[in-house]
Amino acid sequence: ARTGGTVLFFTGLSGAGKSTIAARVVELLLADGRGVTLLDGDEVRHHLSAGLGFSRADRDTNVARIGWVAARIAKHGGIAVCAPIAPYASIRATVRREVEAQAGPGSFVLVHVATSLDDCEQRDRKGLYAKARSGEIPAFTGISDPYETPTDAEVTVETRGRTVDECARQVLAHLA
Ligand code: GGZ
Repeated sequence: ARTGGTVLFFTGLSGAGKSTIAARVVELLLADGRGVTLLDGDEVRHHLSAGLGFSRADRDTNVARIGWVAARIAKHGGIAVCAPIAPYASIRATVRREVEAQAGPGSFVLVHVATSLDDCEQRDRKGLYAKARSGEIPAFTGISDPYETPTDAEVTVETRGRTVDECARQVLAHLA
């Protein structure tokens, strides 16, 4: 049954803007008095997924752990905002099923932050793409490791030429 809980599950390349948009979504929800938990990719890797690397198995474990926590939050009526890269379609689908089993149909909202690889690489705010190109960082998503573009996203966010606020409000429009 529907419990009122929702998982906003962001996916997209490194540097696409997931964390920035997710943080703004959380701010807007908090301002509205809603209970909301942010499970940011970077933060999760320092706590819940400390010690995991970037092999397919480790990425899938990371995403499954995020999904497990998010499903329990949604089950009890909360809102969980998750923002890992989550490059593999099959684990994204597993998390969707788990969340919908716990919190009901429509409780899982996949948000694809669709900034192109070219744009992410041109911005390269953390210098990671340069390191990926030189081989200093192996198995880097989009360069030397896969990113499976979602075909089942509820929301596709185009970031080029749009403000963080516009993108965040587009996502929030999908919350009942
Ligand atoms: C992709 C990597 C890698 C490799 C380190 N590939 O832009 P960032 O720095 O802050 O976000 C990226 C983050 C990705 O972690 P996730 O937990 O979101 O990934 S996954 O869902 O695939 O488990 C990037 C940094 O970690 N990073 N090495 N090889 N991103």
